[in-house]
Amino acid sequence: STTPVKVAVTGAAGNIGYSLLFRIASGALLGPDTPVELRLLEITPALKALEGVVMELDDSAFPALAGIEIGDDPNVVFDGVNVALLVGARPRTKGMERGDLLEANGAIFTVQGKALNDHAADDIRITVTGNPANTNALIAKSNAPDIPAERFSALTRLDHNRALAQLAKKTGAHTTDIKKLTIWGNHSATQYPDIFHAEVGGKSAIELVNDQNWLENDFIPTTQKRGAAIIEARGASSAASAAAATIDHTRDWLRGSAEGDWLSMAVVSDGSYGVPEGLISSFPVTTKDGNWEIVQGLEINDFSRARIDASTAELAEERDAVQALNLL
Ligand code: NAX
Repeated sequence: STTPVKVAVTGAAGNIGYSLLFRIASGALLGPDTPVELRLLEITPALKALEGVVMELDDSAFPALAGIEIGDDPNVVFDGVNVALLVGARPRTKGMERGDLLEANGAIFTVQGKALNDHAADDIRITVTGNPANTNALIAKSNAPDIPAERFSALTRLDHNRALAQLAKKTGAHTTDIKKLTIWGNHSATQYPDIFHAEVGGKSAIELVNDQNWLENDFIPTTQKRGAAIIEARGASSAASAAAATIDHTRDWLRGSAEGDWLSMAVVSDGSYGVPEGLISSFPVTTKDGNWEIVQGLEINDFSRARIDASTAELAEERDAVQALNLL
């Protein structure tokens, strides 16, 4: 039989973890016939709760689940891992300044970046979901000099899926009818969901919608603020949809994007579309065999230009802040 693929998940006892682990174990990430070994990282006080989650994974009797290891030391948990889903992060608590948040997460992502550098398998692919996702990915990448930069990514697929849902509702289509939608920039309220290149059932989305007011005052802010709206409604942040997006992102990276479409992924910029080189920013990308490429040659109008620039300026500020904290 085949050697199991080792998939690390951090923050495994958290809310996203509770949805994510069961989907990975059921084959949603690698396919139902690929054996998977879960490597679950938590902080020491959460290990007991994680043991309970492991009991439930055992009790689900997933056919493709080949093994589970848990621990609080990334140097052990990341040993030989092929895929790392970095979900665990330090949330902003009351009275915490932005600098404190970056510093607390810096402490996590420097250590995890080094541990991946020293212990992960040669084919490692890394997805950062924990916020601030783009900058956490930048910190991890900077602390893993032996891992090629293009193996690091941050999640904007949830934003992409949220934008698909909004556009589908507006046009009376299904999300699967929509192609070539893009999230640009940071996974934050400055992100820019771009439908100027999108198609709905093969037709230009922007022409079908034909409603500038909806675009500017409904679609864009609704997508940008969807996370807050879910917290307001549920009393807890999005978890199942974030887990689903983490799977979509990583699965499509490994298995390839569909012909005639692209994905939104935050990846290291090569300067394309005026995004400063080295920032981890969301782009339209195509993927094949575990590699990604930024879609080239798209025309960017003034409306889009201003919004892409605003979001990448925020990313540059975050980079400067963590650089000043010596985290890069
Ligand atoms: P929870 O607070 O429920 O779970 C986080 C878990 O991470 C906790 O169990 C905690 O013990 C663990 N953890 C903390 N530090 C750790 C470390 N150093 N090593 C290992 N584990 C550690 O949060 P949850 O709702 O699961 O969200 C996790 C992260 O995803 C948060 O940062 C959240 O902001 C972020 N999100 C990102 C999204 C995205 O689209 N990129 C959307 C959803 C979500 O808001």
